[in-house]
Amino acid sequence: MERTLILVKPDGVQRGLIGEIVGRFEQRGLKLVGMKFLQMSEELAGRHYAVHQGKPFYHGLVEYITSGPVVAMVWEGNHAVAAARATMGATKPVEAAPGTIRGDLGMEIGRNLVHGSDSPENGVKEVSLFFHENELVAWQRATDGWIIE
Ligand code: IDP
Ligand code: MG
Repeated sequence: MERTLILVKPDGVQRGLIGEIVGRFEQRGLKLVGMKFLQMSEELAGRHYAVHQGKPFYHGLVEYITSGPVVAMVWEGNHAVAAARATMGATKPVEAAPGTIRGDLGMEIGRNLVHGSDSPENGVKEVSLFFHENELVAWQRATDGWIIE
């Protein structure tokens, strides 16, 4: 089963949008298997955003993601990565479709509310940066038969 790492970024937390953002993934039918509230260190931010090191926005990005607490979550499902990315919307909120998290709630690329893994492989890597395997919960969801064919 595919897994994706989702973060409610500091702007989502500060704006009181945790419930709204978590609810989008929950209602979509993805299954929550891990969740924690934490303050990211510069070291964790550097590892999480290693692929962006050297880019002009990198410094601001690390400042942003470490500027306050985040909610880190692992969501599971068939095509969980693609489903979560579609629910998040495009990286630039002004280009994100209405109905998506970024399209409904955001205005700027540097305050785009949410992170989601961009491939199944990166999903595995990112989940392991934030969670130990024993922090993830295998559980039977009563509604599975109504969500998964
Ligand atoms: P993603 O979050 O949609 O996967 P990425 O290209 O992986 O987008 O970029 C990671 C994050 O870096 C974005 O979500 C955004 O917060 C920030 N970012 C990306 N490009 C820019 C930029 O050009 N200016 C400012 N921030 C940026
Ligand atoms: Mg990305």
